[in-house]
Amino acid sequence: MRTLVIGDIHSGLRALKELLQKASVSADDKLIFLGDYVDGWSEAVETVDFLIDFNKRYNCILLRGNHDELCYEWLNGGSDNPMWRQHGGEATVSSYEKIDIETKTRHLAFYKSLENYHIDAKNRLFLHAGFSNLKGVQFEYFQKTFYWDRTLWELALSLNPDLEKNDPWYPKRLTHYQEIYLGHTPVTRMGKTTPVQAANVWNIDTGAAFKGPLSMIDVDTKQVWQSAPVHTFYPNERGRN
Ligand SMILES: [Mn+2]
Repeated sequence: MRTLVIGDIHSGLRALKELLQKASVSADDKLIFLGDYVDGWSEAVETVDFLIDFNKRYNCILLRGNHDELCYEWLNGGSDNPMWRQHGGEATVSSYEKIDIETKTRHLAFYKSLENYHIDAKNRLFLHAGFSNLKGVQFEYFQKTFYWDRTLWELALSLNPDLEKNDPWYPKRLTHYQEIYLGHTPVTRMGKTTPVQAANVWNIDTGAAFKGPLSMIDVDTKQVWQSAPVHTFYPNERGRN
């Protein structure tokens, strides 16, 4: 059984379909989606419908991204959020314009069912963004940290490579899990278009909402699959650029 991790999709359903095909995904695989399913390209509703159906037929873990919660709050009748609309929410609002009440109910249940983190049998941690408690995820006080944090990734990037794991200066947060897989901060900001490893942290967000592709990694072999740059599937759209 392969364990495959998929980065931030941001409504790029066409890229997701290409990616699943490229990796010949089957019912024997375990698929872990890192969240941020919506906000970016025009297919928010279609992407969520696809994931709801896909989850019935495949072995999936669906994690919560900050954009998924923002969309949930809006869909659930929350007050208007101009900041969210600017950061991809506008495309999601347009996508949801034509839905019926049954779709709305189904989608609200989907967003609500998302998990904040997942730890597998090999003590590998999967989550959208990060955590801040030095003792690990089960001690986290502010749940939003799981899908908003950027400090864990920055910590991994800035780690002194000469530091030993048993050194008192070594960051505690990096010692609890074999590996940590996250998204949230596109590696395209660092000029990269493939998943980036720093210490034992792997960032799989390759900027699908911007000019990058959608990526998937096999956590055991580190084999990577990628779609074409997601914007090429939506040539008349601006995405989050
Ligand atoms: Mn995010």
